Parts: sequence; C-alpha cells; structure tokens
Amino acid sequence: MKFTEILYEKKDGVARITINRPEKHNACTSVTIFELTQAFTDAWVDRSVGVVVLTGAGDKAFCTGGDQSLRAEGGYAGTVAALPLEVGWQQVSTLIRTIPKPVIARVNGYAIGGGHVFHVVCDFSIASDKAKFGQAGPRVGSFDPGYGTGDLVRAVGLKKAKEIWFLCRQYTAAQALDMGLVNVVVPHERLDDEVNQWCADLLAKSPTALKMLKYAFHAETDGVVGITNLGVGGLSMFYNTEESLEGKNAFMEKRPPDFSKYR
Ligand code: 2NE
Repeated sequence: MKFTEILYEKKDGVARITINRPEKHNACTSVTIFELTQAFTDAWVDRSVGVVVLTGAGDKAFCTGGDQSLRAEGGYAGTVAALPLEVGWQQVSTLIRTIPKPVIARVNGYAIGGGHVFHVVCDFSIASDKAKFGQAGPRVGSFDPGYGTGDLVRAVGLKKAKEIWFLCRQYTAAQALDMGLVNVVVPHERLDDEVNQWCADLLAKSPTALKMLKYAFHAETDGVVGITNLGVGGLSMFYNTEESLEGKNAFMEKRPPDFSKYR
C-alpha cells in the first residue's frame, strides 16, 4: 500500500501506523484521515497482525488533531475521501475501537485535540515523560460529540472529563497517569522498549480471547452496535463449526440440511 501522509509497517505480528506530518505536529488533513482508515482496515484483515501501534513521527508530537489551516465554511476543506474530515475522524475512532486486535497509542509528544481523542480511544496508552495531553475544541471552535467525550468520561470520571474539555488545559504525562488517562509513563528514550514489551506480552495471549474481551468491554456502552460486534465475534467462530458448514454444504449440494446431530 502506498501512503503519502502516514507510514505503515508490518513486522513480527505488529502493525505500526505513524502519522507522518512532523512539521505540523502531526495534525491531520483529510488525506491523513483517509490513509488511517485504509491502514487500520488492512491491519484488521491481515491475519499476521496481532497488535497495532499508533504513533506520530518525530519526537515532538503524537498528533495535534485536525489541521486548522484547512478549516473552511462548514468544516474542513480539501476532502478527498467520501466523507468530510470531521466525519472521517469518527470513522478512524470507530475503527480503533472495533478492530478485533489491541491498539496501543505510543504517545511520544503532544496529544492535543483530535489527537488526544485518538489516544483516548486506543486500548492502551504508553506515554513518554515528554508527552503532553489536552483537548482544544472550545478554543478553536470545535468539539468531539462521540467517543472523545464518552470514552474520556469512562477513563477519568465526569468532573475531570468536563475540566479537560471545557478549559482546554494541558496536562503532563505524570498528571495523565495520576488521573488514569494513560497506562504507563516511561523516560522518553525507553518508549520503544516499553511499547515492544507490551506488544510481545499481548502477542503471547489468545487472539480470540482478546478480541471477545475488547468487544465485551464496549458492548454495554455502544448499545446495539456494541452488542452486534460482540455477536459477530461469536458468529465468526460459529462459521468454523461442522453445524454451520452443514448448512452451507447442503445449499451447495442442493439437498435439505441435516442439523439433527447438533441439537
Ligand atoms: C500543540 C501546540 C500547543 C504546540 O505548540 P508549540 O509552540 O510547541 O508548536 P507550534 O509552533 O504551535 O506548532 C509547530 C507547527 O505545527 C503547526 C503549527 O502551526 C506550527 O507550524 P508553523 O507555524 O511552524 O508553520 N500545527 C500544530 N498543530 C496544528 C494543527 N492542529 N493544525 C495546523 N497546524 C498545526 C500547538 O501547536 C497547538 O495548540 N496546536 C493546535 C491544536 C489544535 O487546536 N488542534 C485542533 C483541535 S480540534 C480537532 O482536532 C478536531 C475536532 O475538534 C473535531 C474533529 C476532528 C478534529
């Protein structure tokens, strides 16, 4: 796959997706967002991938949200994908939450605005001690109406989540750890070692158990979509049974199915 605003690498069971606009603190255009949807979709279907790591290029920023220079009447300009950037953002967030594999945010610097939302919706956040966290929407005339508010509440509690969103302050990595916003903080130079260790630990676990757990964690909060994802996880296992294959085989052989031995 050829990308222009992200880097995508798959090695030893890990897919690494890097937002590659360091000169803009990895702020995203609609091209970046479209490419993120492509990379996450590829990581979803590639059976060699067990864990996904999302990060930003350079050592200043993880991601600072939507590229404000592209703001135009009604949203963001320069849309290349089928949907405007602000909708694409929700698509990426949804992919991160529903891809049936753990997603680790490798937070190497600023995680601000929509970039903060991305780390919030990842399954785990591993932060450099240089990382800074915060929302910026109300300062620049924007907000995240979905997972960026709901998942934040579940991570840090309602009062703190409102403080983060309403006041647009920045928080250090130590403060983020204190409030349960990240899993661990390590010295900047140890960030890759720590991320690699988490990847190895996750790759040693049952992928099906991890998939079903991820769906179970979101089933209650995501309503019918959450229950559907959990159910579809079960459906894909059912497809591998003799009982399910009997239905398909009978159709192909133009005979009535015989499910009697599966009661
Ligand atoms: C992150 C922060 C505080 C860093 O400040 P500093 O001083 O360390 O860096 P500087 O000089 O501001 O940034 C370096 C370069 O990156 C660009 C800057 O304009 C600058 O470019 P030059 O002037 O050198 O050419 N840059 C950084 N972030 C950018 C952005 N988001 N868009 C365009 N250019 C950006 C500081 O950079 C900051 O506050 N950044 C803006 C954060 C922000 O407001 N993000 C948008 C929130 S809204 C959102 O993301 C969103 C949403 O609400 C709904 C749907 C989708 C997205």
